[in-house]
Amino acid sequence: MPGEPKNNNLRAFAKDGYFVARNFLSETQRQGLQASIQGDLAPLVGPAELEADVGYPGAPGDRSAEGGSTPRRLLHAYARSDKLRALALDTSATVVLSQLLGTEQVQLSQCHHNCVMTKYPGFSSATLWHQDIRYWSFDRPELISVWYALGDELEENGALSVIPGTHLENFGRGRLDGNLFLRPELEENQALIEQAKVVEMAAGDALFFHCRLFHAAGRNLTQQVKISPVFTYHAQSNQPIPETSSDRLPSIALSKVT
Ligand SMILES: O=C(O)CCC(=O)C(=O)O
Repeated sequence: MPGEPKNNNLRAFAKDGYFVARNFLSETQRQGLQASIQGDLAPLVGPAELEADVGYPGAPGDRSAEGGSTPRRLLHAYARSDKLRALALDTSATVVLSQLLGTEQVQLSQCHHNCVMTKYPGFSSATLWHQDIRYWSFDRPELISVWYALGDELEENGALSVIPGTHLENFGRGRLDGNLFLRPELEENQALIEQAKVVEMAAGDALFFHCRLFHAAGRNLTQQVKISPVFTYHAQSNQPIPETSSDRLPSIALSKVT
């Protein structure tokens, strides 16, 4: 059973800050999601963020440049389609999240991730080393994201890389640049980055990862678009701080699992 909590996954998450649940999606679910998302990509259905908007390394300079209309994220995934909404509320994922967060009262954030990440051939950008929590504001830095691979995710098409165990460490402000990415020119950061692992996933796998885990991703150097829905969850006892960007929209309570 994909949603059955496995002790070795829980242990890996505690130690490394992530684990991959293999074959998490059924083939029907995966294909249905792919078809529904493809329908939102051409023509592009908003709200969406473009590669040119993020300005990451490799992105087109602006919207009028070649490749300037390349999508980077389809936003508001929860509200986009029945299939994405069902994925956001997936019972198997809820079981795992309840275990990882140590509560039956799990909530989906509509403010963070809640998107479909896309990486297009030709015009995709790289994401530098960062912790997702850096721009998020909650009572406690204890959120978990679930990243679904709808196709294979490999180094050459821009799979995520992670630095295991970094969710447990404290990093001084000096380790980070103005946008809160790791400063690669610092020797101590270089030693950290050498410990990175590429998280290769097969179509249908799901990556559970901690909001303090440092991660990065390369460009898509293949000829096929990579599509990855991502949702973020927190315990009911860990609420967004009022009047911050984490509090723009209410969280959605997941059904309790027994
Ligand atoms: O696919 C990527 O480039 C990574 C995206 C990412 O890490 C993020 O948006 O937080």
